[in-house]
Amino acid sequence: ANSDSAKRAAAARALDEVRPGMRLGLGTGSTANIFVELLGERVRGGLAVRGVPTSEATRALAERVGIALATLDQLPELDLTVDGADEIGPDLALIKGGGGALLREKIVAAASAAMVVIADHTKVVSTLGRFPLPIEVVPFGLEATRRAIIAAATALGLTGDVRLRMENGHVFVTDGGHFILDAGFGAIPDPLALAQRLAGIPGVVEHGLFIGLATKAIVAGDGGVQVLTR
Ligand code: DER
Repeated sequence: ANSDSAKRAAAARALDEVRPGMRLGLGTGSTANIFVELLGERVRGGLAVRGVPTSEATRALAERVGIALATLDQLPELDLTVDGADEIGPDLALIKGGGGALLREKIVAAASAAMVVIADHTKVVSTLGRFPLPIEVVPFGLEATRRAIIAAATALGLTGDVRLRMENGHVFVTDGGHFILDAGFGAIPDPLALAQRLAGIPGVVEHGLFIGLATKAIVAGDGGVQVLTR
């Protein structure tokens, strides 16, 4: 309940970033959901914005709360994306993908002039990697891709289990029809180096390291709301 009120405080503060007429990327996850619900209240109060959802789950929620939606093809340039994160590290580098929506989240964030991350303060870390890094992969060649990921990490001195994400006894499948490998490498001192190596592996669709995308993080805890910038 405590982390819930922190998520709510961060989401509420992010509403201050929203201006009438904005084209908004709508994130995925429990914190982003609170933002979408609060935004829906504003919309019902007369605020005109258009939203591009980062997942089918967020699309359903946003529709339900009355936010006008568009596809990224209809609105290929967005003003602002508001999304959660699994970890927030130095320079606002992020780990995302715990919710399984990292591919669309990254495409939408990259198409946005600004990205505001909302989170409770426990997500802020001095080094990324306590949270296993989600990596979205094509089902074809899964084991070869998994080994290539391990080799890429090993070259950087990183080791750990790389596990296929399951859900209710079945392989977890993303909105894009891909699988997720969760890489428990531990501390990632050089996220950019890992990101570049992962991006060079053919079966990797996208990874959960978001570098240079977040422009601001709104982090809430017992001490109130804190705004982090790069
Ligand atoms: O990036 C993600 O996939 C995470 O799910 C992120 O959105 C945080 O989710 P949470 O707000 O439920 O912790």
